[in-house]
Amino acid sequence: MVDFSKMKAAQGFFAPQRYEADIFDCETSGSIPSELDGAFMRLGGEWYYPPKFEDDAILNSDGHVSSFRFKNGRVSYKSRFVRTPRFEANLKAGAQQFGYYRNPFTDEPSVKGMDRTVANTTPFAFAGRLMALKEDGLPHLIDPNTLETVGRENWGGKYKGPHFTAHPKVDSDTGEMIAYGNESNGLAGDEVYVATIDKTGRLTHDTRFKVPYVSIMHDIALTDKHIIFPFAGYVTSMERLKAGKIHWGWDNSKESYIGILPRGAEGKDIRWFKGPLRCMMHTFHARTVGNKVIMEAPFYDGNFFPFFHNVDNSPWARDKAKGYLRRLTFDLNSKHDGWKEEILFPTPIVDIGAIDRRYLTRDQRYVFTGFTDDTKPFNVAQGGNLRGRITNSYGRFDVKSGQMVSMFAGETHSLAEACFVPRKGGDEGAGWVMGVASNFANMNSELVIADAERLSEGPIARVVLPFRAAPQVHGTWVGGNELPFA
Ligand code: V55
Ligand code: FE
Repeated sequence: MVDFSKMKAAQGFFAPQRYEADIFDCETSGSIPSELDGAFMRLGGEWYYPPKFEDDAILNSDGHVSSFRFKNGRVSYKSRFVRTPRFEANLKAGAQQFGYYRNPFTDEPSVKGMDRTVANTTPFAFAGRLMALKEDGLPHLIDPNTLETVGRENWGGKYKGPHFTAHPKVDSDTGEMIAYGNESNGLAGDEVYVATIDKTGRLTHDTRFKVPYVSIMHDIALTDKHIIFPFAGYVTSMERLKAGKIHWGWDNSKESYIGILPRGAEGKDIRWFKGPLRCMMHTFHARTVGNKVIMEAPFYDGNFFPFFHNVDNSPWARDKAKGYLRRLTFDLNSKHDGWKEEILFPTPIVDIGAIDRRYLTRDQRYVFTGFTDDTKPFNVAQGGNLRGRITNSYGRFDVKSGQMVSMFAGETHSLAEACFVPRKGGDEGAGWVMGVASNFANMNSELVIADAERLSEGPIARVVLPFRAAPQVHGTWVGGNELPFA
């Protein structure tokens, strides 16, 4: 029996649809640049069976991968569920067998000991392979043409951790990937495993370190010399999990920690900096300049996720769940363990966005991300009463000059993560910005494309889907020569 009528976690535009889609030649408007050769890959989650617990985290829904494949000015769309062992076990049972987000104690006995990952966070192409990533498991390998799940990745058996981050970083000069996994010594464990994998997919270095307390460590930043590990606020423990609670709680009494590890060093050489509590989820960019490490990141003031409850039982505070583009400066020579923090723009931003990854380990100017432009209209008659709760614009934030230019998506539209697509041979920021918009007027999804250097001129093209696309967490552009595309 499949009954979604009691499910609260995903409704309206994001209510489960459970289909897998194929459109061989999509409807478009405007002009699709013929230079675009590759695919905009997206990964997100949708429950194939309703969650066991009504108040579960949406982050616990089944991975669904999709691609907009661009070639010769034409676009095709495809989407498939990621066939994790968990998805297959549920399908066999005909019902949800798995309990709360990252709490195996709440599962049905039938799936005891099974890999629980839903592979729903980031599509990632590396060394000729396409992977579906989530921070509580190893990557699932995806065929870039059919989007079928074809295996798992452990780098020839050399990757010695149980988890692989949703946000590996690739050094734009050497092509090396830095990856890691937290809780690598077991559930609620205090160890992080870090690996370096060269551009051919060979693991060349790994190490481990202990954290001051166990927390979400969702993203890192990379410079030519250092790896930066931020975490804060979220807490877990075996007691908590055995009590049947969702994996993470939020503890307002904690401090923020940021670890800096020299590239290639052993885990014991990590240096911890400490600061006031923030919600530190994603990063944008970092660099090492002399004795300083400088990072730009979109940290929130407080708990971003309403479904990870405050451990003091205080209600979730919407006004603290605001992200700002910040610059953090660390002085490696200083004896102090603090950092300097500046807010670079007064506009609250979405904490997922893009940089020009061709220059990831170099000094950079541009961050592309979504925000709510309150000066723009929302068409209540057609789109519903969503004013103020939608991401209607992408901005190009120049972190050197403080200037921002933006693209408005439409008066019934809300945008998912911005993706940057580089133009061959171009300087930093030359290319396109694209991302999927929910159009609440027609209840359909549109891929919106703009010239990254002319955002204020608005979208130059759209790919119009005749339905709501499966939800997205992260998206990425994969160039036609990065994967064995047919
Ligand atoms: C995040 C997303 C996740 C997750 C943990 O954006 C953190 C942060 C989509 O899954 O499991
Ligand atoms: Fe993420």
